Amino acid sequence: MEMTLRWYGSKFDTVTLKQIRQIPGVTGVITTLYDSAPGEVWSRERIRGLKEEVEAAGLHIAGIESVNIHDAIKTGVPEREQYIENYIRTLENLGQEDLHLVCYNFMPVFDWTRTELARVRPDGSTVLAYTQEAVDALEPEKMFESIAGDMNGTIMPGWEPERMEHVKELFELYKDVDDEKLFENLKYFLEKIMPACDKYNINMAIHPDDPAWSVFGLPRIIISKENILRVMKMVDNPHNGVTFCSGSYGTNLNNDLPDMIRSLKGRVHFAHVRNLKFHSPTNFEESAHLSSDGTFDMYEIMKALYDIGFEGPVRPDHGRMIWDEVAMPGYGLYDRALGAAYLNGLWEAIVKNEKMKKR
Ligand code: DNO
Repeated sequence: MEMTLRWYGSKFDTVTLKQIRQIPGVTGVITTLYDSAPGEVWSRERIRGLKEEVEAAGLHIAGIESVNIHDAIKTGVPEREQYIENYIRTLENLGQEDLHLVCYNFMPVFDWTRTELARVRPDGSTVLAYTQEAVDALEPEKMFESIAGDMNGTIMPGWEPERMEHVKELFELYKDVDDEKLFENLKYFLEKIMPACDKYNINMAIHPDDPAWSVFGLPRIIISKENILRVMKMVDNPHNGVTFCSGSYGTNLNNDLPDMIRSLKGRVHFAHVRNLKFHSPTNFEESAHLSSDGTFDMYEIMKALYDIGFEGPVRPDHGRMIWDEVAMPGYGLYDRALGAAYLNGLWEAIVKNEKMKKR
């Protein structure tokens, strides 16, 4: 296991590489070319530039999150051929630059969805939160009209202004895409890219849908043990793997997280580890990483990763906003650094305990 932090690049992030390097035990970053659009080919020069910037700070790129998938691929329209071709070229260029982990998602239209960006907790920290009631209260027509996703002060992360302008057309594009079609399109895409992944040893790691159920009537498939195992089997190649995100699968309380991790042995290439606190099954907030602050047993999650021989990068995921930090919701420095230290502590204890048992 390698502890990492997500970094949004010098242009967008309030957190610097120097600060990341000073978090004990963090040796790598997870990043991407933030100004590239889905479907674009990433040149070797740009990839190298990013690598050199990270390496100059004494860190390395442990994985790319994300190389986003163009909607033509997700919806399976004829233009997908060109976009898959471009994706393959990006993978080849990444491989040639010695980068071997790619996180991506297959969520239609929106990435992760939260309905509050700064819910105040009793200790004065603020956190991202979700209630199904708030989503259900949105009328789709009004949603299309609302500017840049700003609905009564609630901005949905992943609803970038540029995307909101096209949201109506995007919904149109998905109107005949149901769960089965989405599985089919994902299979088609994975089968096409696997030869490049085999050649360059690239681990593809699909991120779960968050929340792990359908929102706004759009299909969502990466939501449960059954579905993710189906994806693993339908393209049975170790390079077809997963980003195990506890906070995303965990939105559905029926998902038994340690059990899911164990069932994915050999296929977990990347882990996002964070905790949620539930007020009801459809009202939750992102708590501190500590088990006692939320609903999940973080020790059991780390232990399951240890038990399957997980060797990839872990990143603490969204953090609370604490100590008056001003940063991108979920992606400040302080609480993620606390998360990294805590997860590293759990891991050290697990490793030592297991060694002792063998004596
Ligand atoms: C949220 C993230 C997601 C994730 C993408 C992967 O904080 O975990 O936005 O990066 O879904 O493609």
